[in-house]
Amino acid sequence: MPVLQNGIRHLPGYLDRTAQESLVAAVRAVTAEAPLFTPEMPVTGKPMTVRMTNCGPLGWVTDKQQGYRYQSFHPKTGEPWPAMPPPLLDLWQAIAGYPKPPEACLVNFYADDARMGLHQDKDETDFAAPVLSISLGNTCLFRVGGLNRKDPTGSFKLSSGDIVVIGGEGRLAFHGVDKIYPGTSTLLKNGGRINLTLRRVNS
Ligand SMILES: O=C(O)CCC(=O)C(=O)O
Ligand SMILES: [Mn+2]
Repeated sequence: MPVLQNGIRHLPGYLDRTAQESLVAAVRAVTAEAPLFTPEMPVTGKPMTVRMTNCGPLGWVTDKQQGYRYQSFHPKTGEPWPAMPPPLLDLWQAIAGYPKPPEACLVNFYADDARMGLHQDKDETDFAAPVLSISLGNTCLFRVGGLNRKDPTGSFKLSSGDIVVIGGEGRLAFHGVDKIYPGTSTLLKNGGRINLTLRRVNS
């Protein structure tokens, strides 16, 4: 497996087309129960360009009033998040190298004009577990830096079926999504990109 700066691993083409299609079906079942919502930046309330939802016991949410956090229920419906689909638990077991199961799967939906600014995933209490990131649909340009915001960054493309493991020394590396390349995948019939991140929140 290629090792990128700070121990971040990129596994290109890990999921074949059939596996990608079954994950999309699983995500559709999740969004039917837990609709995509537009997250807001803490304090300013500025909407993010991605829409998101979650499955698993916990979900990552953010809004103007309470900021970044994990909680056990959907912020709009008040219902518990849907269960994590078994294929995601299997992927975690195969790749994460961490004994306990993931507690949250954040589902990000990027329309072709959405992006995600450089940030760290640091709302978990357990940084020993990696964040496992799955790409479905259109290709994106993914940017990775170091442990400080001002460290130099590099970028590479993530295609449908790719997995990135944000772990080890790179667990707290800054990362983000610069852009989506429209028309680069036939997986999602209306275009865009889905990113799933599996996260262990508590030790
Ligand atoms: O969409 C991606 O590839 C990354 C998403 C991400 O960094 C996050 O949800 O924290
Ligand atoms: Mn992240």
